[in-house]
Amino acid sequence: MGAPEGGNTPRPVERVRGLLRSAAATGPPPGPARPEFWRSPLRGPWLTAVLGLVLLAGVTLLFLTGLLSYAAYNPDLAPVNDQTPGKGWLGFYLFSWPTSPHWLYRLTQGVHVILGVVLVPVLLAKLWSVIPKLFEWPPVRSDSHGIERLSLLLLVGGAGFEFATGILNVQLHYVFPGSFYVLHFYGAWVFIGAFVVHVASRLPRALRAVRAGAAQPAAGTAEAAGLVSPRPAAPTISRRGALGMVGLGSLALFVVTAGQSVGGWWRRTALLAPHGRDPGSGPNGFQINKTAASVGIRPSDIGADWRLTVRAAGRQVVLTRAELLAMEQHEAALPIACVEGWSTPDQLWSGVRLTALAALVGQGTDTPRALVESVQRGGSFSSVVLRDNQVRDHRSLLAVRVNGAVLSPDHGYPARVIVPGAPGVHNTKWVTRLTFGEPA
Ligand SMILES: Nc1nc2c(c(=O)[nH]1)N[C@H]1C(S)=C(S)[C@@H](COP(=O)(O)O)O[C@H]1N2
Ligand SMILES: [Mo]
Repeated sequence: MGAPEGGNTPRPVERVRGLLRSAAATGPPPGPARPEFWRSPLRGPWLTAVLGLVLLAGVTLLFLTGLLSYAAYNPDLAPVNDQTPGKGWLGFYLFSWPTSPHWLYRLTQGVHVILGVVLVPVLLAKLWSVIPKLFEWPPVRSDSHGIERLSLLLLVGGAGFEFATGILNVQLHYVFPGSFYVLHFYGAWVFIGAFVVHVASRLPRALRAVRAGAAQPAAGTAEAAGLVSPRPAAPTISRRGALGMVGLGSLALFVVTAGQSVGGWWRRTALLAPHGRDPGSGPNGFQINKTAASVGIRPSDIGADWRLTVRAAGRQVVLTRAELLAMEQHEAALPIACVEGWSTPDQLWSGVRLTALAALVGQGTDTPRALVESVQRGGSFSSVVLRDNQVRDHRSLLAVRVNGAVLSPDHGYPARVIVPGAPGVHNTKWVTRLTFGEPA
C-alpha cells in the first residue's frame, strides 16, 4: 500500500527529524555548540547544583509570598479590587485576609520583594553555569528531549519575566498601570509550572552532585552532565570562591534593599529603595507614596468645602470635618506596607472607627464591607472595597491625625483609611465617600 496522503513526500515533522539526525551524525559546527568552546574551569555539576538548590528554596518562598500578596488584595471582591480577567480557578486558594497580626503584610511583602532582589545574582550565576547546554548538539535528540527543551524555554523565560516585571514595579512604581498584577500573576503560574517540572527531573541529580562535592568529575562523563569543560582554562578563582562572590553580591543587594522594610537606622542604607526622597521630619515625616500635588489634588478639593459622605442602602449622612472631629476619636499604632516592599514602622494614627461611621447609617454589629472613594480623580489609583473583617476591626480607622499632628496633605488630609495587616493600597487617602454594604 502507498502512503495514505502526499505520496512519498515526508511530512514537515519527519523532515525536521531527518535534519536533526543528520546534524547529530555530522557533529557540532565550530563555535559554542562544541564542548571545548566553553573554557571556564568553574562550570560543573556541583556549582550548578548548589545554585539550583538555593533557587529551589528561594523561588518556593517567593511564589508563596507572592500568592499571599495577591490574596491580601481581597481580589475576590471584584470588580473593584481586581480586574484580572478570568483568573478563574487560579484564584482557588483565595481567603479573607486577616487583620492580625497588624504587621502581617509588612512581613510577607517585605520578604517577597527583598528576596526577589537578593536572588538576582544567584539566578544570573545559575544561568551562566548552564549556558553551554543552551548550545547543546544536536539541538534536539528525541521527542522527549525536544519537549524538555521547550519546558526550559518556559522556565528561563518565565524566571526572566517574573524578575524583570517585579523589579521594574518596585523601582519605577507601576510602570504598567493596572496591568502589573495581571502580568506578574499569570507569569508566576507559567513559571512555577515549568519550575516544578524542572525540579522533579533534576532534584535527584542535584542532590547527588552536592554530596559528591566540589571536585570536578571528568568531562564527558554522565556525572559531568555536559557542564565540565574538556579544555578548561587555568582557574583564577576556586568554585567555592565563585560561590562566595555570588553570596557577596546578594548580601550587598540585601544591605541596599532591606532598609526600606526594616526601617530605623537601616533605612539609610536602602539606596535601591524607591521613593528615596526625604519625607521630611516631624509627625508626618514618613514615607509618602504619591504626594497630593503629584496626583492633582487641588487645595479646594480638601479645603473648607470638603465633605465626607457616608452611605448605606437607603441612608446617607454628610459630615463636615468639624463634625467628623466631634465624633469619638480612637488610636491605633499601624504601619503602611506597600506592595513595592517598602514599609513604615508603626505610626500612631487617630480618628473615627469605621464601625462608628457604619453605625451612623444604621449598620450594626454585622457591619458589612465598605467601598472607599477618594477625591482623587484619575491616576493609577482607583476605589477600594474593604472586607467585612477589615471594617469590623476596631483598629480600622478613618484617620484624621498621625503621631499627634493633623494629617499632612501628602498623607491624605483631611481623612484617610488605615487598616491593620493590609497592603498600603487599601489605605485610601483624601477619602470623601464611604458606602457600606454590597457595592452597587
Ligand atoms: N487616594 C489615594 N490613596 C492612596 C494612594 C493613592 O495613590 N491615592 N496610594 C496608596 C498606596 S499604594 C500606598 S502604599 C499608601 C501610601 O500611603 P502614604 O503615602 O501616606 O505613605 O497610600 C495608598 N492610598
Ligand atoms: Mo502602595
